[in-house]
Amino acid sequence: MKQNNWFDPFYIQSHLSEDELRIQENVREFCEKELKPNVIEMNRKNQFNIDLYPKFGDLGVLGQTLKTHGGSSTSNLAYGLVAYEFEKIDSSYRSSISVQSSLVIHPINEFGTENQKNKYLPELISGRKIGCFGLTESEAGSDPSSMKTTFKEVNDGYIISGSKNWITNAPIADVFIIWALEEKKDYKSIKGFILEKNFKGLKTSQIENKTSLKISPTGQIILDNVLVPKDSLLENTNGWKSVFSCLNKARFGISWGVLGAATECWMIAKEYVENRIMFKKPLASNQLIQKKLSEMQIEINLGLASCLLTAKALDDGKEIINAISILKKNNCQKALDICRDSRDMLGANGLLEEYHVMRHLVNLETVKTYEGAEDIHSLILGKNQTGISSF
Ligand code: TGC
Ligand code: FAD
Repeated sequence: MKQNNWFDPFYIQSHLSEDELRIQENVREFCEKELKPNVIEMNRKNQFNIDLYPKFGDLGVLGQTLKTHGGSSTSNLAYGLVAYEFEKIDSSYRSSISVQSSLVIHPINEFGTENQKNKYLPELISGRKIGCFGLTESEAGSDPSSMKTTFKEVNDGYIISGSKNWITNAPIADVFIIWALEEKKDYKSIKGFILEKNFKGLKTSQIENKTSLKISPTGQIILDNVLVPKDSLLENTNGWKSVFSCLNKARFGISWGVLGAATECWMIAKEYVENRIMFKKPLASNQLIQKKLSEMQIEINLGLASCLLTAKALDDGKEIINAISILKKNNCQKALDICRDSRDMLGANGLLEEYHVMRHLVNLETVKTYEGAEDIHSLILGKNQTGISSF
């Protein structure tokens, strides 16, 4: 067939700078070489290799938009491209970089003191230390403001009590960003703290029976009257908007990432139907199959074009809260549809590990839920549109 631009019909690649193209290429090579070869085995064993973090650090993908403390000073667009490449392999690997960058390095950089930045950022950016972000609790998921974890000021610091659940990296983390309400005050008293794994009274456990995002360690954090020093407080937070500023960054990365998983499933389906002979001709020669391929192409490219516009707006310093909810909701939903169609087009083989599609599909069920479940983003958009909160 004549060469054409079916893969990139909107010429997204032509909008990338030389640096962004180089970063995407390097990261793609890294992912193919370091992550892809054993992804099936790691998924089967529910295993994450913590030695990957220093490699992520060397690759420059931790805290990559930071200009100081060892950050690579890239654009947000480059961060999106990195998330896209990582999630082509597995959503767990995208989670591992996005939690560290958006939910740990970002709040320390934005809300921490100079001492905290100097102490934690170089270690986190190089991957010598691993971080996690504790907001959700068993009874406070979509509505984190009903959390029970509290802090109270005492002479030599703060005492933090409570528990967090469903926390990415909790079982392997050295550094814990913990959100808590001041004892006997209302939800507006939210503050963030930096805790370390050896603090007395802090314990973690791992959720062992997870059927999705299996490579990523997820767990609970128990905070049993943990006495934390005064300089653990993230002094410069300003209520809930500080919490949400972390989520904005992570949701932006997820919006790109899920399109990586979708692209992978699209390409797997395309190759399969071009080679699979059924009724004495390739599956790809059937109209119904071509329609499915075209729908994958349409949704992925519309998603990427919107991600590109959002990244440019973010890099220009514009407010992108509505764009983020649109993309987090829509891209997750479309990526799930694409993976499901891909699974279907592979027939029975689509159920096999070696075709990767089922793993992506099951992972995307997590991604649809965390960082604001799908319907929560509809409600955020509805609230912003009408001025009426349904929460
Ligand atoms: P609301 O009244 O809307 O807002 C309170 C204050 O925050 C401001 N704000 C924002 N600021 C910046 N960015 C945003 N996106 C913001 N959204 C709101 C808002 O202006 C207000 O400021 P102020 O000055 O007036 O006080 O708050 P609400 O209680 O009505 O919000 C409700 C809701 C449902 C939207 C919110 O609670 C929510 O987003 N829930 C979803 C929970 C969630 O996303 N959890 C994520 C946990 S972390 C995670 O899942 C990590 S997974 C990581 C991985 O492995 O990749
Ligand atoms: P619920 O809030 O109970 O929601 C259940 C369902 O009800 C959803 O479909 C939701 O859309 C719907 N619903 C809720 N409220 C409304 C409403 N008002 N109207 C209509 N529908 C509604 N959290 C962290 O803090 N840090 C992490 O690192 C982290 N990592 C995670 C990793 C994994 C693998 C998973 C699965 C979750 C992780 N989370 C993390 C938690 C995640 O953010 C929450 O699971 C998510 O916010 C949803 O909360 P929930 O599970 O309690 O569901």
